[in-house]
Amino acid sequence: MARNIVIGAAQLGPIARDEPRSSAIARMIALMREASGKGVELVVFPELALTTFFPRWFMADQADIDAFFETSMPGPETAPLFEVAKELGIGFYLGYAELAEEDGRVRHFNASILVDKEGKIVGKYRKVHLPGHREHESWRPFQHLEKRYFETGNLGFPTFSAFGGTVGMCLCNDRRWPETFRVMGLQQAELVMLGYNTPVHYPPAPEHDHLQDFHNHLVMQAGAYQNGTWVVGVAKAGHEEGCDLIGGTCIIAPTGEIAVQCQTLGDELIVHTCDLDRCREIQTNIFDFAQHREPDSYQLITATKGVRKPN
Ligand code: ING
Repeated sequence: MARNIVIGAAQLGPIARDEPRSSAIARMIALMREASGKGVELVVFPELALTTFFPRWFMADQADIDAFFETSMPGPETAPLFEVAKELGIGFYLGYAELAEEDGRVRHFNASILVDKEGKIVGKYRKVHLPGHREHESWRPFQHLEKRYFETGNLGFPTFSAFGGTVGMCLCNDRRWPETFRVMGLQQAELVMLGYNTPVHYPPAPEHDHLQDFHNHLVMQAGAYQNGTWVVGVAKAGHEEGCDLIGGTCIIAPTGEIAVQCQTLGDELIVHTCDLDRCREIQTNIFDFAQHREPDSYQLITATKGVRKPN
């Protein structure tokens, strides 16, 4: 008996710095309507999908930075996406910059939400692994100031019962850390959704630039296989404000196989019928955690942040 969900990965091409949110939303609605015509039930959009990837610039004025954040979700400019989704009976994952008032102070997170087919927010995630740096570094051809503009996510890696299964979310750099997938795997995730903005050029190690697409699929395929979960990774791709971002949007089976992937660096929808019951092939076998894991041998993983001297 298959527990199928038809998933659409909606890759976005570049979003210009001065492109209004209404334009990005219109592009996402077009992809959602295309998805509806293909029987899609759940659409996954990229990280920070409403604006250009603004951490590539140093901005001194907090008002300039905050202009890229959402103070309410949905808000006036994002409401149309929720309305069309509800009209079409399609759920979606959306990555965006969240400006929140919590504990009496303003907080800034690189966030994602999960919205069900009725247009209700049923899950939220805040990016834990913030890559890049905190101060302006003039040697770089472009900045990567996520550590300056965002706080570390404070929600952990939750999973949610939705769309007939157990689903989780993460964002971009999170996918490079095996802990991300394992924490959700230990909550029996059957589907992990994530968006990313990944430059081809990585200034600290340009000798790895040609490996960006390989590393992108490597980490997501590993995460899928080692936890027996479907993984949907969705790019903001293409030449965006002078910076080349990789594509490689894909839907990966619990076996680690790439089921379908985008062929372009623009707005592009790919669709796959994902049988959530296929997770059992892995989760009750090679990666049956209760049978095979030995956590007493893994203490170091949470005991220390950085490396320790070998004994
Ligand atoms: N972007 C990149 C990512 O982790 C990066 C940062 C690029 C890290 C290339 C290492 C190599 O995919 C975001 N937004 O995290």
